[in-house]
Amino acid sequence: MKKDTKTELIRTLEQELGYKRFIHTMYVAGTASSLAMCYGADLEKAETAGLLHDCAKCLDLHRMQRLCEKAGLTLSPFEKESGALLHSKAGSVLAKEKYGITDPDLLNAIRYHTTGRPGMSLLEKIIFVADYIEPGRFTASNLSQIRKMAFEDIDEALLKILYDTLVYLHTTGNPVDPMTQKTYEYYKQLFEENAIYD
Ligand code: DGI
Ligand code: FE
Ligand code: FE
Repeated sequence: MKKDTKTELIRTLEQELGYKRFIHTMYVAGTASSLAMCYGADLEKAETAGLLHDCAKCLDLHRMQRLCEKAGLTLSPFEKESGALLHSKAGSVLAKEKYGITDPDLLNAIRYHTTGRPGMSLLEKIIFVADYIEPGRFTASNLSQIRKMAFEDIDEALLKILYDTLVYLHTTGNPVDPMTQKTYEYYKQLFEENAIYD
């Protein structure tokens, strides 16, 4: 992305998102860039995915649903009723249609940034983790431990975030999307298999 185009994108996001969401977005872009440096991922893509990951967050639920339906995406019953879940799928549609993103990896990083999915790419993991650890976050438990872990072993950080998110959802009584559960089980198994050879 050209420098002018990026400046333009940031200016648009500043208008589209609320003040707090915009600050969060800038922090995620910065954190994602740092993780990309750490793991040798594409810096440019990580920054752009960070900038766009919550681009649909401030739309109302109905608009999110319409965007997904028009794009032919199937929605789980939980997704349909929850902006917390739907904004990531709707965001990937908006990133393509409004912001002209065509890179499938970048679109997937936006699409799966809330629930994760089994077999995530490095970019997908970077956005998922950056969203959780960016410096403006302070409410989740184990944040300082996870922040350090993120730059040492991104898979371990991913698993810890998934675990803590499930615990959090259970304590608040929020419904767990099957994808969040599936992602956790996939990475738990992967971690246990690898641990045998450590
Ligand atoms: O959009 P952000 O707030 O920056 O972060 P996010 O896209 O990771 O969304 C965060 C919320 O989504 C957080 O409160 C946890 C929640 N979440 C993650 N998985 C699930 C979920 N909420 C429900 N109801 N079910 C899930 O499976
Ligand atoms: Fe989000
Ligand atoms: Fe976010």
